[in-house]
Amino acid sequence: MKIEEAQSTIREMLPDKRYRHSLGVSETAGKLAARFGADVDKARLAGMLHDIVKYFPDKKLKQLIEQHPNISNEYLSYSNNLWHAPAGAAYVEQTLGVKDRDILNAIIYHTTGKKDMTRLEKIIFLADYIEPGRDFPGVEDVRKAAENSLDEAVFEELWRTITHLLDQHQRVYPDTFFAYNDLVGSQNNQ
Ligand code: DGI
Ligand code: FE
Ligand code: FE
Repeated sequence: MKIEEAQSTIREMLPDKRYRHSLGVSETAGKLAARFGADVDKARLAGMLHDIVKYFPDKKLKQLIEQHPNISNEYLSYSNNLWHAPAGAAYVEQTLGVKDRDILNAIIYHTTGKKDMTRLEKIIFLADYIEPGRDFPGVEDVRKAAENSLDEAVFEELWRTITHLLDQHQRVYPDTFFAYNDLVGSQNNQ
């Protein structure tokens, strides 16, 4: 799928604010890929598509997860805020014919992260948090870290997200803890 095609598809599927967020993630992901040595075109495409099903009803997201042979049903026992990530990958694979595993995995893990993320997975996870439209507390620190070290920035994001979820007494999906543990102490290796 070409980037222009992905852009016009999400234009139809997302409200304006979310559409602009997706353009921001796509562009930021492209820059991070160039900076840290990943495939720029894949990063831009994954960024463009990452939130494609964000506004599908929960019932539809649940179906996409349940009907996919390789996507864990464990997501369904956690916050419905997580569902659009694996469901989005199932949707782009089935409906838009995207076959590239790297892109599909980057979409699946863009919300939770996981242990042993690939460079592209880290880039989409991070671009989602630091694209120029974001302005929550601490985002500047993560942007700063992302100038030098991919792992340091991803670690900082995971720490902030987990801390925020704990503060709110929310559940934390296990992969998010695994991603955090995986990067403790490895922040200087890029
Ligand atoms: O879709 P976006 O709003 O662009 O960003 P996202 O996909 O990262 O966000 C989904 C929300 O899910 C985010 O506000 C944090 C929340 N969330 C709920 N449970 C978890 C979680 N995030 C992580 N990483 N892990 C969780 O267990
Ligand atoms: Fe998302
Ligand atoms: Fe997003």
